[in-house]
Amino acid sequence: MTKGGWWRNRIAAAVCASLLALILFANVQSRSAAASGSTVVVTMTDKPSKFVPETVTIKVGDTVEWRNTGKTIHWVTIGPPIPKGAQPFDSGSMAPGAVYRHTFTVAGHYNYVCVPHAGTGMIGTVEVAE
Ligand SMILES: [Cu+2]
Repeated sequence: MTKGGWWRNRIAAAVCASLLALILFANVQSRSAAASGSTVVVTMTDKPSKFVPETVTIKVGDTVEWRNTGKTIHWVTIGPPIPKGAQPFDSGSMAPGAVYRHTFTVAGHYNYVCVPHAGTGMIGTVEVAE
């Protein structure tokens, strides 16, 4: 093999490696795009203090976004029983206009309440399917 031929092979190998890296990168990108789920919105209202809708059904990897559309404080906190292996979540006190999101990574039935209005029935449910 000539010296020029050796270089051509090196360049060809580098081009192949670059193409392979590009293909792998594109593959990872498309997979991570597929893994990111959709978002479902639940509004938090006054008079009556409610989560709307009270029950949402989503899939593992989806996100629930709670929006305080009222003029008072609302709150989102998980209540028992917590599905096995699930991460507890708690928004803390949410001022009017505040938004809180939680992504569900474990299937199951989740109960949650608004801390100041649980007594008057401000409770909600998230059903997370596999
Ligand atoms: Cu509330």
